[in-house]
Amino acid sequence: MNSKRSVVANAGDKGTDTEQRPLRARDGLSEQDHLEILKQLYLARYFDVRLIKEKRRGRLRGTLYSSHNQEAILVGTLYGLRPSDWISPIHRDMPAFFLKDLRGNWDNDDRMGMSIGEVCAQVWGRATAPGRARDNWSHIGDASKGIICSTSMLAGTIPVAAGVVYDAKLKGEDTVCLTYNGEGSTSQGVFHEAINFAAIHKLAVVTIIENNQWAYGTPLELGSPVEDVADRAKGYDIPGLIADGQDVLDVLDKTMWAVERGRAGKGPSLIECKTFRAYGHGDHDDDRAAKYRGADEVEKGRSRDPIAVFKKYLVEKGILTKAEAKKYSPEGKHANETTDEDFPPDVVDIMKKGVEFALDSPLPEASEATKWVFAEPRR
Ligand SMILES: Cc1ncc(C[n+]2csc(CCOP(=O)(O)OP(=O)(O)O)c2C)c(N)n1
Ligand SMILES: [Mg+2]
Repeated sequence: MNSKRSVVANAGDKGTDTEQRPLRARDGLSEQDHLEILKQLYLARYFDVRLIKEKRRGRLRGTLYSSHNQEAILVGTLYGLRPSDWISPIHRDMPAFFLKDLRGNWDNDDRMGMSIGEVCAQVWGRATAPGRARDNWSHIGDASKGIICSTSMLAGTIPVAAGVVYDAKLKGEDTVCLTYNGEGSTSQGVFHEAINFAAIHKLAVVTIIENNQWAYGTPLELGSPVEDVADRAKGYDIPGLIADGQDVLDVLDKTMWAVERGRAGKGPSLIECKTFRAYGHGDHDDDRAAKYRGADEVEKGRSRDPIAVFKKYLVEKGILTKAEAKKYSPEGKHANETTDEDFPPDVVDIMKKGVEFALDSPLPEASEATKWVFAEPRR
């Protein structure tokens, strides 16, 4: 990419911000950053396929919301954040909990993100997990790490994010919060109320929409009158960008554009990342999804695997040789078709240690089942 070239926000910029700021985030990346981003894409994919396999072998309980094919959105949105920034993931974003502040920081469990062991403990329902086996896998958060607790109430964390940023603003801090939402969330009343509030108070809330074309079993055209949900930004007089959700650098560029704009006190933005949901809404929905979505649609939707898209770019840039790019190739494969040989050994090892941490951790005591349900008396 020619760093001198001035790239405007997007031909698909739906907002009313006419500043035409250049998108520069990718120009600041070193070769090492590119390789780190690739590693993070592999890790997000490996985490997902490993859980799918564990679940199929009957070693896991609970619902699995796969992020397969949507990893570029997670890696691309998180890579440029400051450690002190906040995020609010949703059900499909489990890797976000450990990708936050991961950048070159793989062995540091004190970073401003969860450790992969902690996230695995959550999945295996262990006492070392933030949720201690009392709720859905993805319902976790950690205020000390800038992670708002995920809930199943669609768009429900956008007002919380607005509150976090409002609080920071009153303290004179330039904190940014990214919220993650499926396109189904954009039809919720609270989506409107929260972004409206953030726009009025110029809060640095960046709403990421993972538009994977399906809201559970409802296709986009039955859930939204506009094809580009970024169009909704117009109603709040904020920028609405469209990113190629399969292209990690496009996601990074658009996110950092919105993040820096927010940090400068110019208010919220909305970024629609176009993508495709690889499986059902959750694994309980896989069989139904195979009926309500045609095979052609699924094949087309999965034809641009984010790992393949990024590897192609790295080869064009001369960062990877063709042979290196081919060495680890999970792209385009269904979880069950992949093996550990499809992934770099250090990525497999990180996940292995996370799973070991979970399996070595005790289950919570039965006696704590009624604890922390209501506020505990102080004495
Ligand atoms: C406030 C609220 N209303 C209804 C639901 C029920 N519900 C669960 S998932 C879903 C659709 C979600 O669509 P989307 O956000 O696109 O998620 P995806 O299926 O792509 O993960 C709905 C309506 C809910 N979780 N929260
Ligand atoms: Mg969806």
